[in-house]
Amino acid sequence: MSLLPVESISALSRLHPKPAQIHFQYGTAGFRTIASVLDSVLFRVGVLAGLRSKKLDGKTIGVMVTASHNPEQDNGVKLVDPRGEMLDTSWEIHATALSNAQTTDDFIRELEKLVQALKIDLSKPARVVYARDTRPSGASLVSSLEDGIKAIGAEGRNAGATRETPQPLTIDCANGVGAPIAARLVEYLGDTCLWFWKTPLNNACGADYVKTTQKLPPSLAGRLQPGQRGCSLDGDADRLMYYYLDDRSHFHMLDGDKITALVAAFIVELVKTSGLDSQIKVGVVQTAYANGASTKYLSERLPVRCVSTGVKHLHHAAEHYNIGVYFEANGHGTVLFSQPTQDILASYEPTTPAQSTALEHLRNLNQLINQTVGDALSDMLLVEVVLAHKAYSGNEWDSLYVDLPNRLVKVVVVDRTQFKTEDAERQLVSPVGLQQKINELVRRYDGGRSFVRPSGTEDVVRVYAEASIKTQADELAFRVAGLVYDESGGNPATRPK
Ligand code: G16
Repeated sequence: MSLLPVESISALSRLHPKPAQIHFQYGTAGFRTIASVLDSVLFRVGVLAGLRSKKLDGKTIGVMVTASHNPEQDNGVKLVDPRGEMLDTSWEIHATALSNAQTTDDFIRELEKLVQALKIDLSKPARVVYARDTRPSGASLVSSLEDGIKAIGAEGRNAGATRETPQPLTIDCANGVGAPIAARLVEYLGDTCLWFWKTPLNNACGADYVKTTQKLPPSLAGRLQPGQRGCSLDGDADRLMYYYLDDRSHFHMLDGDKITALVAAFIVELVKTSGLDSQIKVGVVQTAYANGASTKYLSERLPVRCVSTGVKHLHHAAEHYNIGVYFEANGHGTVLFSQPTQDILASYEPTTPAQSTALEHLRNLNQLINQTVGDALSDMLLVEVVLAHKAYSGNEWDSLYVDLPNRLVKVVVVDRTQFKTEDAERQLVSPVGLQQKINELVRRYDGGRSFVRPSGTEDVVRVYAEASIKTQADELAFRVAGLVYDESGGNPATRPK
């Protein structure tokens, strides 16, 4: 029969002495109090979690380090049973007893009593999975917990996304006007890389290259490491595209729609936490290019309006909300705080510490965000702030929703002015009859959506298509492009295929 590993428990326990004259209690949601006194509790919870796992034949026990809605200076820890339910209440008393043992010897005696009383077979394996929230005290409390897990000989797995040392952000300025400004910003941001290379402006680099090819700029290949975030501006630094490489070095693009989802969800959460949700309404503005999955994700959370392409349209529509978030899928955008909203933020008096923190964050965001049109570097700082607050890596941000496969193609036509649209560019009214042909085609594709509009900046017609699988989205885009081409009377030799 295995014995309690007294030596290892004693040695590690001495590193985590219990503060005198404090009585701990495993309460409604575990232990919760001012973080500075919790070190010994975390160590002992680590040991207890291992014993609970052994008692349950090696099933995994969860430990969450958090004080939830309480002020940042508090922290706490709760145990979770193998099917995700709270720790069996009959064990709460053991947790309380262990946490209050004054000395290491008292702690060992309590453990021995517990093992005997519950007939815990110490030869069984033990597994503990743990995580923490974003509180500054979390990292050191987790390391105390890890000592406890180690002391009892359990296998521990940190499942938390802590983003303690985020890898440097790499900024591609497309060889444009953003580069000298970003170079100055980097002096303040620390671990941030800027990449200049000798291709001409916007050539095989920049936001438009990333969005249209859905690829990493070639000059970053081998430089951007798996897990690292990168972003690309365009030549005049008013578009922003993010991306990252996953563990298998696969490229993932985080476009204007993903920026909207990240930022809007964060602001909605802050408005709610601050207690201002009855006074401040947050809304989103998108265009028809917004990925259908983003529109679904956002519409479930807040009002979403669709307007014609062009920041001029989005900006004005966003002004109708108290806080209006707008980003085109191609990465143009910002967040607008109306004047009455700014006044509310300035005069509001929070009644709880949580409200006060959320209010402070909202005030700071209002200062950080450049609310005039077209500042991708300010947008970049906004994204970095939200990622840091949420402790999100690129992967977690990307997981907010899964993009529907899509394809954007250009068709060179004889006269693009013959193409006219309505309903925020989602319906063609001229050439007459073409929309009906597009509709018939779209119906044949699962999850199909497509629209056609004349570009306002290039002599082309743009075709966008989505479908539930990538090959179908590509096929739909090229078939609609073919219809457009036939209608425009172009040369059959250059018809899109
Ligand atoms: C301009 C506008 C954007 C628009 C883009 C493409 O961007 O400011 O709002 O999305 O053109 O427009 P279109 O599809 O009509 O060609 P930029 O970055 O070129 O100034």
